[in-house]
Amino acid sequence: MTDPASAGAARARRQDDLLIVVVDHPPVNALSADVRRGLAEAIAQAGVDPQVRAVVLAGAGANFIAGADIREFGKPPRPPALPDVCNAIENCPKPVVAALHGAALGGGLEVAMAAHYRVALPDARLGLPEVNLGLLPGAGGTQRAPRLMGAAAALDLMLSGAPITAAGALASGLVDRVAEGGDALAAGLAYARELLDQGAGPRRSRDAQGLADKTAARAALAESGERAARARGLYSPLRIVEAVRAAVELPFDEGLATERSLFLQCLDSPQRAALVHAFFAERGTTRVPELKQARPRPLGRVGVVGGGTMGAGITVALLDAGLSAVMIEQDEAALARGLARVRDVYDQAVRKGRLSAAQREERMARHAGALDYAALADADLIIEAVFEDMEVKRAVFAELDRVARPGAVLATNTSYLDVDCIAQATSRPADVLGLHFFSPAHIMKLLEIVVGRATAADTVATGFELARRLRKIPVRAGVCDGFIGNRILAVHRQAADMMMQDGASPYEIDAAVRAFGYPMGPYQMTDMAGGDIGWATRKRRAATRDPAIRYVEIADRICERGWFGQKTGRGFYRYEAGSRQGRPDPEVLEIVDAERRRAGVTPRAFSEGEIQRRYLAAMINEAANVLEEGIADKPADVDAVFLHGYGFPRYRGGPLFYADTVGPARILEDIRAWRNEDPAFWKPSALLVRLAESGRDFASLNTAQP
Ligand code: 3H9
Repeated sequence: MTDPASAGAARARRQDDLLIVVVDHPPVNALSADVRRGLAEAIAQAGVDPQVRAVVLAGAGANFIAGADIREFGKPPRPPALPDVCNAIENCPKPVVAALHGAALGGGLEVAMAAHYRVALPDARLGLPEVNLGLLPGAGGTQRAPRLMGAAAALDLMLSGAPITAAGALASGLVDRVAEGGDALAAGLAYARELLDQGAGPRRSRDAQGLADKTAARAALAESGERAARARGLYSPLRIVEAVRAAVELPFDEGLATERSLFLQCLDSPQRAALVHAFFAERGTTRVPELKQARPRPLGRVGVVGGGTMGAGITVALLDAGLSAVMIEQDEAALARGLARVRDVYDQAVRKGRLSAAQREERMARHAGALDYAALADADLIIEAVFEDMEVKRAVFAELDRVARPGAVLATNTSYLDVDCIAQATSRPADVLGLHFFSPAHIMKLLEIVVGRATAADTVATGFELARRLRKIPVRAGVCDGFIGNRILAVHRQAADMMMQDGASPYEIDAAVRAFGYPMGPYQMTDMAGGDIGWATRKRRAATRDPAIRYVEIADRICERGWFGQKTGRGFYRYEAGSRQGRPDPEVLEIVDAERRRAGVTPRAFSEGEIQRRYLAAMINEAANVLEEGIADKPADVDAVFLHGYGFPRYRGGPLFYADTVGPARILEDIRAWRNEDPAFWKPSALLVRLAESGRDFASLNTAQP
């Protein structure tokens, strides 16, 4: 007999003596206020209804529950609170079984842990990813997970933020069984029936014995405390450790109270706001007009022209995504090198245990090489990744125009050059776009989708579809020198170079940028990428450089000595053979001094704060120009570019989110003050001026979306 009762986004219905509670709140069953209320009402009903002997909790659609509703953070809380719902589930006098499939994350896993028994389908992913949002599990997760799986495994789950599989959850005690497959609800019902047949009653996670061995638990805390302290600048990891310490040392209810207070501290922290912004920024990049207007073209066979570092990296990304790729090179030797580069990546992955030999062979079997462009005749998409030179690229595109089938998408991986000019080398500019991968292309998440004047909407849609298949973060960019990322990078690198000439050492600048939260400073980055790359770009731009902008020659002096960074053992830093750890080089400081003298500069001191202010202001001002010119559609897209392509600290949300935390008016004030010393460089962006003078912020521009 069924007894349907709808309760918002969590529906309860009785089936014989079982109460089935299904969370049905697309897209991911997040725990909105309605879902929480529905769950609370269902559990209350189960408690009082004499016909109900057990409860089964499940999720509709692709997931169990993906966690708290992230959109509610920072807004006034709406009852019932999730911790209360979880406590009510745990205190239910009838056994509660959670049946997990898909994502059981954050608050979703906390609901499952509050249940008395857990069964998971093999596809389930269980995790406590709150740390990625600057939070800690705040609905009993820090207290229940260690009791179920031990302190070490629970701390790892919370500090890594990475989900584990159903099999892993079974091994660690987080779930009781893994069902064969099929339907989660059916597995939950079968389990509940078995439990009733065995006469099993509620079994509360608060009473689980995972922390019985206090010595082991304290050792795990000590180790995790060190790990959390190493998490550069992050606020929540140390608080996660504190909450688990409470689980180890205090009675359950006191532990819950400690967790609550630490959770609220995290919720109020600027890092939480920044990390939640980052979460939505990277999902919002696909809100582009073309995706509303057109469908992607087919994407099965892809050609890659060029087997250098970029071409090989792009090929690996394609093969990893299940696509077939044919690589074109100019001669046998270059092709052999290109194919070997791809194979090397897979050999390393096999050596490190990340891939099986069979997987490597399966991927390599989808890869072919050719010298003749005719091999591209049936490709759906061709990505050019040859030498960064306009004439070379135009020649390649003329050739592609000759061989590609009608409707094939032709993409250039240029990082600076004019995509319109490249497109004009073909008779089909509507099919041409830029796909700017970042190196190493099979690892870096960012993909700038560069839309030319003539690019058709379905060509753009195909670029976005490729990004989806490659699991990359696509950001729509307009045509200009350097698109979004490299254009802005050039300007704040210039600010750094000017500070270096005016008195800050490269080591002070790197240290200040690291102190802001970057993994490395700009000169360490140069040394890692190879100083010759920037040198070639500077030479290329020499003729068109704005003569009013000060040109700092220090990096050229270093390159002239053949010091290209890590690969030559010397750059801005010195490297011992085989080491990537550079140490400051007194000879570099002499070069810097000599250049200052030559430029007639009397060096002055720069504090860490001033270095950061100038570096960031230059970045933000140019980002505002990029928005004003329509090169980027919205501020959050610029943030996504810097988070995923340039190492901007995620807990600061991206340059324009950060700009809002400082305030556009204050940044403008700085730029206006510096304008006196260098009017050509420190030109306030018209957009920054408008925002500052109207009291608005960059976030206000994120809302006006297509
Ligand atoms: C937490 O639980 C705190 C508690 O401990 C304590 C509370 C007291 N809320 O990623 P997708 C949206 S913290 C609201 O593209 P996928 C997302 O914005 C939370 N919305 O899909 C997107 O919207 P749109 C801990 C959410 O299949 C749409 O759903 N949980 C939420 O690639 C599809 O998302 C997490 O951190 C949410 N929780 O991946 C899990 N989640 O279509 C966060 C997603 O408008 N979520 N949306 O752009 C994920 O990791 C992935 O979304 C998931 C699905 C793996 C679930």
